[in-house]
Amino acid sequence: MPRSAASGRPPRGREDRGAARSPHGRPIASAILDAAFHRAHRASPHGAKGSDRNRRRALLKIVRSSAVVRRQLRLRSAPLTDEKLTEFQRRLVDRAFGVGARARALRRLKTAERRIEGLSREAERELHRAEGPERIAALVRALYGRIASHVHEVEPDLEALERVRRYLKERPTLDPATPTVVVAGFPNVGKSSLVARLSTARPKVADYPFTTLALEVGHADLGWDRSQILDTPGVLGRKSRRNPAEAEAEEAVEHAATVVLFVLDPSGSCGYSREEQEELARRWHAEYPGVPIIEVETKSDIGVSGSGRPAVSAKTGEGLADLKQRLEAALRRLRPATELPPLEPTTVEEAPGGGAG
Ligand SMILES: Nc1nc2c(ncn2[C@@H]2O[C@H](COP(=O)(O)OP(=O)(O)O)[C@@H](O)[C@H]2O)c(=O)[nH]1
Ligand SMILES: [Mg+2]
Repeated sequence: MPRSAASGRPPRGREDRGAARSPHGRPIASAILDAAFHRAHRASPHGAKGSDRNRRRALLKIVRSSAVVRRQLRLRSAPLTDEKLTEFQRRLVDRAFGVGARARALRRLKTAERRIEGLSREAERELHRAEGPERIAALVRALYGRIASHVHEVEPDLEALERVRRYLKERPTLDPATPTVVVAGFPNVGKSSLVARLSTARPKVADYPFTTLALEVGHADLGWDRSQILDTPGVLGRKSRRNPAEAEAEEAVEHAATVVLFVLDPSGSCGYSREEQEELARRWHAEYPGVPIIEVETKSDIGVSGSGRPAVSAKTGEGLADLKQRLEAALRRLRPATELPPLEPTTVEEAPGGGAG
């Protein structure tokens, strides 16, 4: 079979190609094939003699090369299947790589895996009929060639999945079962400073916008439970011209948040007017009606608005204890009643059965 005809599918578009490659800069397919053929080459059957030994060695080569390649393809697919990713991770990947790109790459690897399995079974059957060392050697060589062409054919898919893997590695893994506070707002308003105060995360703080280029997660004890606090890049709220960092932040608000902590900077030292910030808060309330949004004003050490929102300062710590309590209460309200720990006999903070509003 000629190489290019291995799968009969048309050449793919440019978006699938790129510079992922293996860590050593060589095609991933070559690394897989080297490993497989090297292992197969070391095949050495015990206890057999003469022509029988020759046939058995060929059989080992057939079985091993195919098994190693299929295992490699599976290892690269398995961590990126729908079941292995959270919904939030799937959304992030869809947004960064195009909807369906991951699924297509996975499908092609699966197909290659199946075809390689078929080829090796066929070679096994032929081996029984093959006579003489030349025929046997030719049969193994032909199989290697076919396996190689299938694996090279999926090189763009292997690279695409490698890019997805690296992308996800740089992003926090959120436990979908743990309550998540997503901290969002305009750039420079003090989100990262607040996250550092509220959680174990130590995000970069600086007075220029988009310091936080990707999402960063920390843990905090809010009530009886450990919660995740997610710091996000700033959002300017221009729907049509948002950069990838902003899009990621909005994705987090929409798909990862149990509660959104919307941070406003009334001092104006962030460089954005109060009205712009209020406008985004209003829009999010309208756009994400299912997500509770708690608004907080920060930098109270240098300015307060008198709007009645809770005011805090990451500099002095003012208002932080109160803010934590509000977050705790919000998370507690959102928990299904069955998941709540039993109330102490002496506490009367919530009526039995109520409180899940
Ligand atoms: N005075 C004062 N400055 C703050 C406070 N919180 C943050 N800042 C400053 O505001 C700038 C932006 O802070 P950062 O946390 O990186 O904001 P982010 O871009 O929203 O994450 C930095 O220079 C911080 O030092 C605060 O409570 N008080
Ligand atoms: Mg930040």
